[in-house]
Amino acid sequence: MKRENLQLYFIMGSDNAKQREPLAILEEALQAGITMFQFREKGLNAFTGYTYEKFARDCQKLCQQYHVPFIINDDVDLAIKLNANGIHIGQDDLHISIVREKIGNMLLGISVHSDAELQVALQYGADYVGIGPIFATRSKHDANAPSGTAFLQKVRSQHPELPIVAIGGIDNSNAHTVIEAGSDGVAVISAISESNDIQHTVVNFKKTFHS
Ligand code: TZP
Ligand code: MG
Repeated sequence: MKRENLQLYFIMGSDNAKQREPLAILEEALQAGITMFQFREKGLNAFTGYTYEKFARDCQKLCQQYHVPFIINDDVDLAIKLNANGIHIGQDDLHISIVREKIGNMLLGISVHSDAELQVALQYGADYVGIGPIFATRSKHDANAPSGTAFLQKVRSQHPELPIVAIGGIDNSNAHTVIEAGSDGVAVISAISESNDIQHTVVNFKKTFHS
C-alpha cells in the first residue's frame, strides 16, 4: 500500500455522528480530503442486518466517488461480500493468520500494542499497523490506557518502511507529535465526526504533513 494513504484516516460509524447524518459527515470529510476511510459500526445502537449492510454500501459508494480506500473494521465476511479495499482488525478479532487466508491480497491493517503483537502482524503480512491509543480517547470504551509515543517511536526506528498509523485522542493540536514520532498519519474519529467545520479541521491536519 501507499504510506500516503494513511495520512488522514477517518473512522466512523453511526454512533459517532451524534446529532448529524453520518453520510453527510463522510461526504464532507471526503470533499475536504481524507485519504482513507474505515467503516466501524459499533455500540449499543449500532445498525444490524439489512440496515447495517446498506449503510456500509452507502459509505463505500461515497468513498469510490472520491477514490478513497474503503476499509471495514472487524467484519471479514462483509469486507469480502462488498469487495472492500481492506479490513482492519484488533487483537480480539479473528486471528490474523485466518483473516489473511480469507481475504487474499485485500489490504490488512491490525492494531498492535507490543513487540510480540507486532511480530505476529509482520509474520502474516499486515499491510499496515495501527498504534494507540496514543492519547486518552472517548470514542472506544474498552480502549487500553493511553500509551504516549514511546512504542510508536520504537517501531518506526526498527521498521523504517512499515506503514504505521497512530490513533487515539488525536486532534489538530497534537497531530504533529505523532508525525514527529514517526507515524505516517493519524487515524481519527471524533476530531472529524464532531467537528463544527470539517473542511477547516481536515485542512489543519493536512498542514501537519507539509510543515
Ligand atoms: N482504537 C484505539 S483508540 C480508538 C480506536 C478505534 C478511538 C479513536 O477515536 P478518537 O475520537 O479519534 O479518539
Ligand atoms: Mg476489532
